[in-house]
Amino acid sequence: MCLKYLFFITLISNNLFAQTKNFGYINPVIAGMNPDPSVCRVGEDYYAVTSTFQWFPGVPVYHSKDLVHWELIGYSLHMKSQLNLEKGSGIYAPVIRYNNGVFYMVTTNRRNGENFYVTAKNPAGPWSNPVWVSQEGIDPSLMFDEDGKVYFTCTHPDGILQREIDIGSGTFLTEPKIIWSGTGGRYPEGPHLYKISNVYYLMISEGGTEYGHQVVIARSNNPWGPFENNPDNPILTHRNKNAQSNIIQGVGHADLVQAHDGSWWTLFLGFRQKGSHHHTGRETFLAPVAWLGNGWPLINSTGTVELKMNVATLLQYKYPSVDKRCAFDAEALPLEWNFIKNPDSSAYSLTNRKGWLRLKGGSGTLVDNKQVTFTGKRQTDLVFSAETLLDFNPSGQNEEAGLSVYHRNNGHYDLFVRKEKNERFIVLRYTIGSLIHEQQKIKLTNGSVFLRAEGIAEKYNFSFSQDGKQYRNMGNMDSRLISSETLGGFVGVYIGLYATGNGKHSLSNADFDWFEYEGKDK
Ligand code: 6LW
Repeated sequence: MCLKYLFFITLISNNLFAQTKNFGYINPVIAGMNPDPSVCRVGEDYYAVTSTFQWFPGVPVYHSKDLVHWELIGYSLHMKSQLNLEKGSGIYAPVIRYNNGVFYMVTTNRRNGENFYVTAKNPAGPWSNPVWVSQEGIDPSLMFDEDGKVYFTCTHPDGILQREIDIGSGTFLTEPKIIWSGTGGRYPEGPHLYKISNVYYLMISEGGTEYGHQVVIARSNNPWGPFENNPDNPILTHRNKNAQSNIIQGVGHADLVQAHDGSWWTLFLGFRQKGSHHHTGRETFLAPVAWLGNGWPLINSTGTVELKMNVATLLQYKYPSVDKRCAFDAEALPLEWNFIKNPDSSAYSLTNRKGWLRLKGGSGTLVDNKQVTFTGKRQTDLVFSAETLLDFNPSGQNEEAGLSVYHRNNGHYDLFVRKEKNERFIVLRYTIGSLIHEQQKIKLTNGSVFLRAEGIAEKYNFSFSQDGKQYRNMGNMDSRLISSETLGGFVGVYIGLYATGNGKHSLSNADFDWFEYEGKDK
């Protein structure tokens, strides 16, 4: 063949390859607190949801074209009528499924009504009011079978429980049945039932959502079992020696999806830890799945994953990155901004002072686990810097406003402005369980204050400035003291802006001109 044609054919085939596949990606694919991921595919579009606990709005919906890059498009719980956070511990593991033109998101409002689902035609919303179902337990999942039957499968103290459900009304058609209890690991949970090549697969997690976490799978010809245990379980875990020095730990709570090119993938949770502690929460990771000749799946060939994944992927589509600076010029806060519990909308304004976020402190404080005037976004990077410009003249000594590195009400570091007698001070305070310590207090002159928090994996550093040029160090503190290992719970750090009247309503407004967050991990 003439060389010219050979060159031409090579060019075409390279181009064809380039149009259908890419290689390599970085985990986590949805960084910051995004545990218990669930994923579904509609054509060539992928949608994922994650748990949100006491944060509002609840259960973000992410969209992707390649499973690697995800963009936040909305929330499935965007109204108080769907998500009342006055009591209980909020939203646990959600599942997203698509059937006959309708999206379903099923989840648990823990100890506040328990299990329910919402539906939408458009995954970006609006989503319906909740359909409550009368079954206790957590981690509910739905499976739409080809014969029209729908299975509701959840975690129950007795094991993995299943019932057939009438998805139109939310009433159960069968009594509860325990269908599997896993392979003996503690906390069998996060079940998903799939029908793949006419076989029912039940994938669950065990070992607890810490360092012993693992994913196991069983199969049956019948959705009710008996389920045959995969002799090669667990199919995903970092509990063993081969992963002991991996920065990613606690992998588990996985969901499977078949991509539009026929390849199989799993989204699952894990955390990035340094020195046996992690503070950014459980995040969402991606790994390829291969089906072996014996009909069992293999995750990433070793059952372990890395930050840098050297595998073929779908053709990658990157989204424009989220702006690092939020100027508070728009009518609404950016989508990724969340509130602690159901917000009191009268405490937040972007219009009262144009171009500024105005917060009004209420009686709720950062420590009392009640509604508090706070809005922020996830810490998505172990290495980051965040800054804001605050204009705040407190009327009384009870009023404070500032920047908080906030994990939970029992663990946060706050850099804020307060009044004492007739003088204003900047204060750095650490709250670690019942230990509340004021590290540093410096008198301010008149005018606005730049508040800055910077993180490396092991530490946070706090500084301030009154001219935006010269910064004074306020102190630095270990990240492990506000880690999940220290504080407990299921969440991760947010960086937020807040105001409180510490038991009373504040008279003064706290005005924030802009907020900047620059992540430095990827
Ligand atoms: C969730 C359980 C779990 O309900 O943690 O890691 C709980 N898995 O399945 C809360 O995220």
